[in-house]
Amino acid sequence: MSIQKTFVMIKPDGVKRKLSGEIIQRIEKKGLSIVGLKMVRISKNKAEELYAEHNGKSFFKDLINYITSGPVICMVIEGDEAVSVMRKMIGATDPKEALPGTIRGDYALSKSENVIHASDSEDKAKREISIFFNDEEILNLNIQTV
Ligand code: FUP
Repeated sequence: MSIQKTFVMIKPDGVKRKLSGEIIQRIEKKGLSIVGLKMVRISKNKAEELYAEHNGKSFFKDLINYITSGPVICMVIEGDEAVSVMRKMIGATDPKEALPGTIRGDYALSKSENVIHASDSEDKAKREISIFFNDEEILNLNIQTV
């Protein structure tokens, strides 16, 4: 077992299209755990930090405008190999290529508005979680309190 945490975000189009419940249900039914959750409108600064690797690319400005255009749901998801499992569940970046059964494959058609984000490595997960969550906002499943 390799228990990992990953950062998942339901993007503005997913929230607007009322897909949040459906997406959260898929994550829970898979057996992964939600250990952090918040609904926010991302600031331009945080958006640029999240997508720093794309700074300078042709789609960067549109990406930042879109991701800050409405509320998003940010989550920390924990479970065995959570990083790669979530990446498989969301499907390919371009929803036209994403397989049916994946979230993007089932709910999106546009590469720029593709419903959901999930970290693509453990290092990225740590970095992305820290952009949106403080340590005290992340549940420790090993500590039980009433
Ligand atoms: P992913 O990790 O699957 O979200 O994909 P990337 O990190 O490559 O891209 C991040 C976001 O940039 C995508 F979700 C959508 C946007 N994007 C575009 O709008 N056009 C592109 O050609 C590539 C990515």
